[in-house]
Amino acid sequence: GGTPEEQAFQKRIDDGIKIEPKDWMPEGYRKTLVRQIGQHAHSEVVGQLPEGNWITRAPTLERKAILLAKVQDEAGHGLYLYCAAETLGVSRDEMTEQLLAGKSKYSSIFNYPTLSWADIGAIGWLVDGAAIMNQVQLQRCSYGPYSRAMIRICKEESFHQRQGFDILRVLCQGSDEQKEMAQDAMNRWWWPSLMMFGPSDKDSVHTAQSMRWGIKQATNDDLRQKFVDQTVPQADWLGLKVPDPELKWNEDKGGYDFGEPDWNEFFNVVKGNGPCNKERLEARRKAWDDGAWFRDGLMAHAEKKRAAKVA
Ligand code: FAQ
Repeated sequence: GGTPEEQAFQKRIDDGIKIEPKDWMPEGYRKTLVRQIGQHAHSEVVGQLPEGNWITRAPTLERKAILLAKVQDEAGHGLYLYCAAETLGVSRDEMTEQLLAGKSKYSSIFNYPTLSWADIGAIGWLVDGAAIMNQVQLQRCSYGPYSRAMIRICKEESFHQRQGFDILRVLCQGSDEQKEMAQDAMNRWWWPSLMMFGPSDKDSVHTAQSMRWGIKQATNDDLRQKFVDQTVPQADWLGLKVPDPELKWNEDKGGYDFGEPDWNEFFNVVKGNGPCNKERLEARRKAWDDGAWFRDGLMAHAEKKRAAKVA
């Protein structure tokens, strides 16, 4: 169905041809991408806050340098993604204003607190691990600029994931207190990491259309399953217990059966009522307000240069 334009557009997607910024696209496709890429960009930027909390308290100089580099990478990812969204006709200022007004979301995961150094390990291992599992398929997204941003971002995320695993490896081979700290982080981050993939397929409003448009290549539940299958053997290797009494290998499906995340908690966090939502938005608002003089200065400078050229 659809107009001839829409049919030609769908055929390009079905043929695996990328859509580029100046190509015709249905309004819904543009809107979906602005929503998803914008939220993804906000997640990268807000995602700096929980880990930034530990930069001054990293246990060694080496760990501090690594964490600093990782957090800077997240800022860079946010910038590529804002640029990718800007190719769709929305400005970074508009996206930021939507975030601060509570109209644009960011990932639920960044509304949980980082209470111990082991949490930094758990974020790298589980949170970046979940992010990669999702982003590997997004590298094949039908929209060119988003797809290319994902290729670069995935390379950096792999390093992040390994640095997290390495933090936990050291703790798990350490004293009883260190092992306990690692297990405590595992207990708190496991379920929120599974929630990163979004609601279950039956409650996901956007998946079907996004898959037809080649924006998403896999459903939320499929990616969640792949993440569990990949991560449980790593937890076993570390000697950490997955906090899920229903977790069990299922020979027939060649994967694990696992329990349902607490969806009430998920929707509550997404609505703004998680443990750190207010704090996160407050930090973004302060950064935005504190940077206003600099943005104004840049604009004034550009204006002066433009005027000088005309004269
Ligand atoms: N949190 O119909 P669906 C990172 C919303 S990784 C908050 O299934 P969709 C790296 C969803 O927006 C994290 N909201 O939606 C890093 C929609 O609401 P809306 C960021 C969520 O889009 C690591 C509603 O629920 N990654 O930052 C969440 O088809 C470490 C219905 O859901 C990305 O953003 C959630 N978890 O599928 C940085 C990847 N899940 O918009 C620092 C790109 C769902 O209608 C440190 N995004 N919602 O108001 C995606 O792949 C997709 O957008 C999904 C959701 C899979 C997140």
